[in-house]
Amino acid sequence: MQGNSAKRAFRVVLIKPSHYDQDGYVIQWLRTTIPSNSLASVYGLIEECARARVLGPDVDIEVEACDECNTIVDVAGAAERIRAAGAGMVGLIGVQSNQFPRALDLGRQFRARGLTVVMGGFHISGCIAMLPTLPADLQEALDLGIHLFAGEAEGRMVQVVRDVAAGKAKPVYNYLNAMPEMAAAVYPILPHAVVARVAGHYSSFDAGRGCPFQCSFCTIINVQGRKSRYRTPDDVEAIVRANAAQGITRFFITDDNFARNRNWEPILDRLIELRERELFNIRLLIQVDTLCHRIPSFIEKCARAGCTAIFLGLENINPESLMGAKKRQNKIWEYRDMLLAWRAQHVMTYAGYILGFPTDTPETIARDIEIIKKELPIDILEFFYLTPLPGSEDHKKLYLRGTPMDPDMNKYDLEHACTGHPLMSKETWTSVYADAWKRYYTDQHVETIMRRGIASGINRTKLLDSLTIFSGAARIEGVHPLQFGFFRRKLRRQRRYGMPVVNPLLFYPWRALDFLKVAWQWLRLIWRYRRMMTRVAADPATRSYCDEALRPHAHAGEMDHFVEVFADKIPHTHGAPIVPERVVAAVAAE
Ligand code: B12
Ligand code: SF4
Repeated sequence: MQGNSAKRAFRVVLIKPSHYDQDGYVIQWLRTTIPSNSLASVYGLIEECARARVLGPDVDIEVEACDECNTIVDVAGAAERIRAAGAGMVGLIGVQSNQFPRALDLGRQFRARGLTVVMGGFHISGCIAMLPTLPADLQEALDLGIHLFAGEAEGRMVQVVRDVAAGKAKPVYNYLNAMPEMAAAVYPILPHAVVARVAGHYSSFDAGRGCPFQCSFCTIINVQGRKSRYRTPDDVEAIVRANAAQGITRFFITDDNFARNRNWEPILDRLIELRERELFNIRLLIQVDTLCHRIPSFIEKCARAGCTAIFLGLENINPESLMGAKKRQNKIWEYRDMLLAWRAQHVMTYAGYILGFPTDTPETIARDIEIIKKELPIDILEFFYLTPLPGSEDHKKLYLRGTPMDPDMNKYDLEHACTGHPLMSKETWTSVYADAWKRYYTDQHVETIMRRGIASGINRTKLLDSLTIFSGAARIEGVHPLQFGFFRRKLRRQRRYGMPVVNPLLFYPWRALDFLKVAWQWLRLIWRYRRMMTRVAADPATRSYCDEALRPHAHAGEMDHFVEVFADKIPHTHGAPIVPERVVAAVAAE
């Protein structure tokens, strides 16, 4: 990293931990599909410490980074490199609640080798922000001698590195009460070799933090705050140029809601300039809310800046559920217009859908998914369990009331039922989740999505790949598509602490069979979808395809059928359409 003149070194090993599957093996792949922005952020901060020689002119700070989701962590090797450098630390990065048990196991192994370990991320920040006392798992980490970092590290990393180097690191660093400004803050960056482990060589940056809304299941507002903090167009340009110098021009902008970034327009204008004047081949993936279509020029500028896909927090179509979760900003009567506005710019839409709101039952969920298929032009729908994530208002309430919640943090990945539901048993809820994937990704509907996609000019290869991954990940690999990667790895010895390491004579035959079964299922799915896409694309009728979901509203007052279905649940306080009594009566009679 640095020149040879320095006499001493301080090595920082940054690891973004993964988490465990149901058999206790680390969820890990040869290649992942989404980069870790937390890792890029902390890497950028340590590199800055190295450049500024914060440990003195004679100390080289060396840094290495790995995302455990796509890289096998060699604990002994990393420990050896720190020892060879003469000093250093291990950073466990961006640890979410579901990754905390794995992070603890890694920390335990490094501590057993006598190394300094500092851990940060949403689990620590969320718990410290919302709970009256430290929960048992954070205490366990402290008992192991692991240092905890809560809050954001911009402007604070120098202190941590200096404290560790001096042997005076604090047990807990708590910066939750002071959010750093993002203008001119050190920006996220990763070396090419780390980014190359993400399929499509996507890197990431956050153009801003904070969200003004108040969803009760959300942790972000309690950790990063509700005030929009944002990078400047100059910073964003610098991020793009630094990555482009390494051949990377595809980015996931990780703002939870880029539409509420107060600097969205100058940032997009700068990206458009880079694309149109300097011919940077920028591709963007962004997250937005369901009101973004109301912001003049927002969607058009996103598309011109290179946005080819968006993640949307649709969450639910039942107004009762949305109100219950304080997601008042989701106005179901505007969903179709918003989705059509993105399609008009050939942008693919991924929408998150949460299962398990208090009034949900298997019947209402099945009904709602069928409505979405018929009436909303969403390309990819992904399902989550409503989960009381540590750091959210929901979690705090249950915790303070003493309501039972699953004590195993590994399950807080939005793929498990972690607490009780008023109308569904755990078994029912679990089968509803599995059924949701099956119900949405029927061959018939996948074909409809392909037709709609081609008719809207959406990139065919991207659509086909996404349909394959989102249809197969949960059903074939047993993991959510957001955790998916290519070629699953399962290491016999990397098993959850306390679980036995299986005898090789039993492990390898089991693993071989497991691999073949999964590979066969994938091959069949890929083959089927490819043939379907070829057939659909060759059909001359596809280009002019239209159905209820693609049809724009004929006039301003026209209401979707599903809005009529929920008419009696829509609060009449915030711009909701007035549904005539006769329509309410007709729907009730259906
Ligand atoms: C991008 C993103 C992803 C990406 C990439 C992950 C990543 N961490 O970059 C992907 C798509 C993979 C992802 C997946 C999931 N995610 Co996610 N994700 C995010 C998102 C939107 C941004 C993350 C980010 O870059 N933040 C900015 C960075 C800079 O903040 P940070 O991670 O807190 O890091 C700062 C500090 O914590 C500190 N710090 C962190 N580590 C360390 C270490 C040391 C040593 C020090 C000193 C400091 C330090 O310094 C950093 C810089 O200030 C966040 C929401 C958010 N606003 O953060 C959700 C979020 C982290 N995700 C969440 C969840 C639940 C998931 C999933 C489980 C669910 C799902 N199915 O989507 C999966 C898990 C998959 C997996 N195994 O990783 C939750 C976690 C809540 C919790 N209590 O655990 C969040 C908060 C969103 C939410 N719903 O509330 N996610
Ligand atoms: S809109 Fe998204 S980021 Fe904002 S509070 Fe709701 S869930 Fe959180």
